[in-house]
Amino acid sequence: MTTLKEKLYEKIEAHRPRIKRLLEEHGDKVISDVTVQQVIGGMRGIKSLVTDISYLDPYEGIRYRGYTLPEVFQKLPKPEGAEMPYVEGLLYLLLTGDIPTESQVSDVIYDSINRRMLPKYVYEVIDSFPNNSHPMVILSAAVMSMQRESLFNVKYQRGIHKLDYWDPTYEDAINLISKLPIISAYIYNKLYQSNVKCYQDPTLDFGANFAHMIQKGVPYDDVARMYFILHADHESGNVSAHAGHLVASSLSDVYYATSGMINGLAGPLHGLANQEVLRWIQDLRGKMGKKAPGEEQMKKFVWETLNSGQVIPGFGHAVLRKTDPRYSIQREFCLKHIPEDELFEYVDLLYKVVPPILKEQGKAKNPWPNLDAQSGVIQWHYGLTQYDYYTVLFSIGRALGVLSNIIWDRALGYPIERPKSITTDMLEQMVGIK
Ligand code: HAX
Repeated sequence: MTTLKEKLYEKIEAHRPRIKRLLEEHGDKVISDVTVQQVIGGMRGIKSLVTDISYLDPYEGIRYRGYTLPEVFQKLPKPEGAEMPYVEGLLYLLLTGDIPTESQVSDVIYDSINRRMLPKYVYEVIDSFPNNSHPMVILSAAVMSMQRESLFNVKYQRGIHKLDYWDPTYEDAINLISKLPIISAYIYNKLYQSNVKCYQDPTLDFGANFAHMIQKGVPYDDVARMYFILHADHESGNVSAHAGHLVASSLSDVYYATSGMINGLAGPLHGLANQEVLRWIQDLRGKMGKKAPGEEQMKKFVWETLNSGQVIPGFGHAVLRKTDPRYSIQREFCLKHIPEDELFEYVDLLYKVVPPILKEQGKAKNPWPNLDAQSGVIQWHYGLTQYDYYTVLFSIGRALGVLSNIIWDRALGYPIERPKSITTDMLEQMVGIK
């Protein structure tokens, strides 16, 4: 049987001529114009990145390697008795574009288990943080501290050929992906479970082992698998994916790049929105004296937030123009497993109330919920009530997509990223104001 790495190499060899041909025969063809609004407006919508790992259609939502999320959940192999697929199967799909067989997934799991061990100094780095540090800071620092483990750096110092960059990058990436749940569980136990010691279980897959390490076990293992798969990738232009790609484009190794990805994810307009949704709902809950709000009270609370110049967390999106399918999948999960949950009832009421209000306010281009509106409620229900931690979970998932992209960036020889900036004077001259 070919291993994941061998299969990936076949795919890389088959893909390289496509990029070469595009560049040699069509390199100067124009595919997109750029407006003043886009230049001032965060480069929104400018087609300037290539990835084959996922594609985000504004009305359909994300596809991983051409598969919609319901297809991904249906087609990937699952552990016996589980509702959600193996995360390792998703990694195989993201890297190769193929749905793996059970035995191909077992092979990835076996390889990954052997890479889970953390160097002792990483535990010491985590332990050295005060307990009121944000878990994203600790995660970022712990990942950074492992930079000395990079095989890519060693090979680069020795003079590796460009065509082979992807190989040590793959080794670094799989090492880091395998270690991230271990690091993250250790951070959780340090901050919220008084340093409870919990060791990894080499008989468990990625999701189940994480659940075991934070002492949640079954059925949280399925929640973890679902969560990591849903958060894995959202094409290349979002802040976390782009930050990872950008840092890696200078041939910084995956530890630097993943720390960059984590730092980008930690902003409230991006990954931290999952924490903000819970904080915002808890605020409302406090004001309501824990009574469920009626529709009119909920509307009032939403307007109060908007009128005080804040955003409604969990709603809106830079690309999507409909309800995020990642939201819908989690909503279906809630309807099936936790329909009576009090916070789910809040979230469902928000789904009814917020979009018409955002439309009436007339600012947000997309009034519909994104994945962050729903994800924290599920975590809360299964006992992860420390919402500061939710973006760490997001980071574990997002690393799968970002690191898959970085391996492919290296394989296809994508260059250092360097867009051009201009001055306001120049912009005014270009449009004829000056
Ligand atoms: N609540 C209130 N106002 C909102 C809004 C919301 N949920 N979404 C957008 N707007 C506002 C913007 O702040 C902007 O206002 P100004 O003109 O005053 O600057 C205006 O509507 C136009 O914004 P947009 O073009 O529709 O949205 P952007 O592409 O600029 O931003 C964001 C996209 C996701 C950042 C935005 O919708 C937002 O702030 N949402 C709330 C935070 C959130 O849920 N973030 C997570 C998004 C998903 C994700 O990345 N997860 O990791």
